[in-house]
Amino acid sequence: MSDVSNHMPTAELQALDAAHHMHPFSANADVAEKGVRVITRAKGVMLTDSEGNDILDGMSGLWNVNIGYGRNELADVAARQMRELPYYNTFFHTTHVPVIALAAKLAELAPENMNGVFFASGGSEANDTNIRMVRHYWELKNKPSKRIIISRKNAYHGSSIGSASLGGMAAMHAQGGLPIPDIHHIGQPDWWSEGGGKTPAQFGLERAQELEQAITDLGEDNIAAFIAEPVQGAGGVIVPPETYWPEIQRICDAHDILLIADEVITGFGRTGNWFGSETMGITPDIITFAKGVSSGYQPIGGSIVSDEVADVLGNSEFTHGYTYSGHPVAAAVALENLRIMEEENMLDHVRNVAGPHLREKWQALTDHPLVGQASIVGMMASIALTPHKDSRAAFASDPGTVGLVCRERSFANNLIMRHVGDRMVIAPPLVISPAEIDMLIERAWRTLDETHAHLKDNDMLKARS
Ligand code: PXG
Repeated sequence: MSDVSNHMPTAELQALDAAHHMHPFSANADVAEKGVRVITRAKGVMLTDSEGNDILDGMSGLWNVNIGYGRNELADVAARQMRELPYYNTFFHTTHVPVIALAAKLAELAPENMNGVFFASGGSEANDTNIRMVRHYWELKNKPSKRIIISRKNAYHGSSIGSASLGGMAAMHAQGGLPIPDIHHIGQPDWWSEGGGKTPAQFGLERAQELEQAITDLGEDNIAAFIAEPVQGAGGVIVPPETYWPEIQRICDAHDILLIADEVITGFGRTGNWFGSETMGITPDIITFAKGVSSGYQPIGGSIVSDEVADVLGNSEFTHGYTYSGHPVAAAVALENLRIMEEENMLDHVRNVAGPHLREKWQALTDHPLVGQASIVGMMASIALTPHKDSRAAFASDPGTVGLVCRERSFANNLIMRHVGDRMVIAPPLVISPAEIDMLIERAWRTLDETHAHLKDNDMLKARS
């Protein structure tokens, strides 16, 4: 089909899509019935669809287009690299310049004592690498019984068999017999939904101590690692109480458990630092990265590992790797992306310009009758919708029903805002300007007003008893 272009009528594109394209995380019959939105181009923080609508992308694609759309420098670097060396592998004692340069750059940006990088094409692959890597690490340390990886309910670590097993998404485990053996899940630090009558500080501590309880129950000699997102992204931008991470760090240190920080979303400026680990004050042994490293212009991810882990692994063959580990075009594009982020002081923009502006306006959304909690770290934020703020009640309808109404109103208002259950989430490109933030907030208010009116008209403002 060489004639599939932006110039075909939308209905024809939709029909072809429905006939042949199987969408991720979707029921295809449902997608076909409602008709897909066809995105044709993008610039800065704005998308354009095949009908000519301009849509503010409050999600940076899928949390990844940190630098914004339309940066020609990245296209130029990709074209140059394709002409010079479009592909070569990094197996069998070979390498190439882009992968060397990117590995060195990541080591420079990563926390101290993290200087080894293993490449993959995305976050799921990288977390599969991590499962094999931490188990192999303990084998090499003559502790082969240390195999269990502890993770958290409602975590997202990817969609492959291994990474979906690490994740704590019940709906994903329900299909195909997941999780794989030797993965154990503890509770998430979501005070709004699960904190009951406790203070956030008490609850944060309690949820962290579930890790210590699990170590006691399962035996320290059987546990390889704990994996967590510094701030849960796909789970609904759940910002843990301040007591949570220090206690987790203490427990990992006290029990000889490796700490894997999954920074696929929180990396590369999203929280105002290069890594969310810095923002949360933790020192991981392994960092999973993907998404923002290339701002999504090319698929690339991987694991940044501590010197201790790299040294142990370095003494024997790790029988693992992907055809596209360290792909030269992806590596060159990632390197250019990081260069631009540094040159244009994007972290400073998040910390001192866009971040504080968004924080102020986002937190003011709690003045809206539907909004209970507003959470924000850097450029990732969420609001919890509720029929009754004081009791933090859930809606009587099935979880996600109200969130979906709100998301559909948001799309109709030309704002991409996601729902996770009945939480609404945003993660705009880091380059968003204060004026664009004002536009985002104005559309979000309108969306909330329309959602409120819809719930009222349909008698849906009731709390679950
Ligand atoms: N870890 C984390 C923390 C992620 O957010 C992955 C791993 C997997 O990365 P790949 O590149 O294999 O997709 C992710 C991905 C959503 C959504 O709807 C989130 C992700 C992917 C797709 C959809 O929020 N996160």
